[in-house]
Amino acid sequence: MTTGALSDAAQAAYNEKAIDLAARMTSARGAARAAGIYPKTEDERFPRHNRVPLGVAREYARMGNQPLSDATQALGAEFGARFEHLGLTIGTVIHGVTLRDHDDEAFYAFLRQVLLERKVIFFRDQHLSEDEQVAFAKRFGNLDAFPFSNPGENPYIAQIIHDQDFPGTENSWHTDVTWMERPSLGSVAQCVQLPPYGGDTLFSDSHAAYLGLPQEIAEKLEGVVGTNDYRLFLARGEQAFGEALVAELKEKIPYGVLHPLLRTHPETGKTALFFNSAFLRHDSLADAVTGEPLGDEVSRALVAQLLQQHHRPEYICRFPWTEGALAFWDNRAVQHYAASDYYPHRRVLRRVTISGSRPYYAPEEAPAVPPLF
Ligand SMILES: O=C(O)CCC(=O)C(=O)O
Ligand SMILES: [Fe+2]
Repeated sequence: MTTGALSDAAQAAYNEKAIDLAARMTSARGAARAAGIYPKTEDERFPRHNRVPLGVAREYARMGNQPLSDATQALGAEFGARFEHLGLTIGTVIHGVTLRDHDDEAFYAFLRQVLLERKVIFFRDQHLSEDEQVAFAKRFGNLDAFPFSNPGENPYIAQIIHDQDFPGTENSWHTDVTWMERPSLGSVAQCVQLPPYGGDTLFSDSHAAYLGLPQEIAEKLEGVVGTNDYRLFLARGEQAFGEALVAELKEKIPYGVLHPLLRTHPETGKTALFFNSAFLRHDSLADAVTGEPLGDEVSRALVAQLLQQHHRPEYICRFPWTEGALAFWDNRAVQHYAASDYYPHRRVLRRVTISGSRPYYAPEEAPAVPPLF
């Protein structure tokens, strides 16, 4: 019988060469490193064909190479908060606090600071009522009601309900409600019913994703806008809503708003890769100043490249829900993706969205990335 494998003698000869080479290469590399010859440059450490680790490293360096600033950690200690960081640059579970116990402004200022630094924050075992959840969100700004179905008893609650008839559909990278002229600052979601397994939500760092883009793509995105349009999303339910209701909705709620693909975070100044893959018309990219379209082919190709970017695991933290847990994400700093992996089970989240401001791009506001080494 022939297995195609090397004979024992040939295998031994091969291994002897490999072991010898590995030892000599390691000592050559060690000598180069000790002499300060290699690796020296950023390109030698983060080769151009693999910029993803560089995106995370740059964002982390900009955070002072620590997940949370000393000042915010000290504030946390005052409130008895403990921090469980999920990624280097994104996502923190705040333990040791009971949201309904707090009526003090200082506490909400603290949470806002953690949100700005960590981009998405989580709390477990809060079990807020609809009204309590709405009141919590209101601490951070005005609220936007959601016009596309499933309100709770409190009209500011949007219920995200999936089951055998309506499997999960939020399984694409997006930042919320980009069809609005002023898309939301952030969203506050609470899990009220969990499937037996799965149903996690993933969050991807839009600042790290921007910093990790190949240079030529980052340059192509400068001054590019795209059209965001909820009609794409509505098309799916149109049979159920009926023509008259859909016509009325289109008349009352504007659609077709232009947003830049690079967005300056209005509070931190950081640049984010900013789009919603379901609302952005993939063929619609255009020059922000002249209005000149990039053309169908170029536009689709660029969007396809961007869609890859948030998928990279390096940028992502993943939150396994528990009932009564809350997530509060900054729509200006992260994209999110709800894993739709629990059919035919039922999963229910309640979401409130906090009003935001018109996206703009002003790269001069971005804090500099310090040298990495
Ligand atoms: O169901 C989820 O985990 C999140 C759904 C979503 O995209 C949202 O609430 O904005
Ligand atoms: Fe969403």
